[in-house]
Amino acid sequence: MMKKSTCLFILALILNAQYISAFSFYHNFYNFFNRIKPTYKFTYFDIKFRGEFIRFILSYAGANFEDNRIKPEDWPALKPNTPFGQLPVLEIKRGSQVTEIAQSQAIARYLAAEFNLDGRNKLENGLIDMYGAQLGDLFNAYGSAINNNQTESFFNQIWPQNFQFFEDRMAFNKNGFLVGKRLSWADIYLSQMTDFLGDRKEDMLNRFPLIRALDQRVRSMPMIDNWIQTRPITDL
Ligand SMILES: N[C@@H](CCC(=O)N[C@@H](CS)C(=O)NCC(=O)O)C(=O)O
Repeated sequence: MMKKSTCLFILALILNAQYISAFSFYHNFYNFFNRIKPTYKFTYFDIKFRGEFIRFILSYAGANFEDNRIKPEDWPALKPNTPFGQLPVLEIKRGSQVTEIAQSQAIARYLAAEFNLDGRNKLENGLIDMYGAQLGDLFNAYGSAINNNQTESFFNQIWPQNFQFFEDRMAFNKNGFLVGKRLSWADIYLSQMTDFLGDRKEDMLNRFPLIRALDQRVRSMPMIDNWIQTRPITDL
């Protein structure tokens, strides 16, 4: 007869083996699921405005994304089906799981984490978010300048004031990036913003050489360059 303690020991071994195999089954399944490459559908209007820096990020990442451009007449039907009744929205499809993210900067942060365009630590992410928020404010000011017919004073005052902030911060970081030692989504955001300068771009960037260098660096990256060469031409 086996001793009671030996029986218990064998039982524990069996249960442990089953626990390990259940655990490894779960892990294999989890890893398989995560290896499925997601597909992206990026929905915005047929303009650059708040969507173009996301298109830059998706292009930089080499993500095969659907560039879904909504016509004004189709917007009323789509609006109630978006998370907050506004665009842009990024749809991420992984297997049968579909997730929609709204808010341009939330989309940028998600993609940045996926494609190494985020910070290396919490402090760097805090700084990157800070620049993102400031560029978001500049966007809002641009939007109200357009609505109030005040683009001239916007480009003469508010824009250069903001670019001076960014130029100074780049001088402080000393290496051609806004934060840390590598490219972040805030660098891409800042570079893409210069699209809105149109004919003013050359003059404006002559005043901000560090931003000009960053802009050239971003736009000469092959995937972004390819996007710029092939993207639809739009007014805004
Ligand atoms: N904070 C939001 C703002 C989004 C926003 O204002 N979207 C505008 C276009 S730029 C929109 O969807 N307008 C149509 C509407 O509100 O019905 C973001 O950054 O994504």
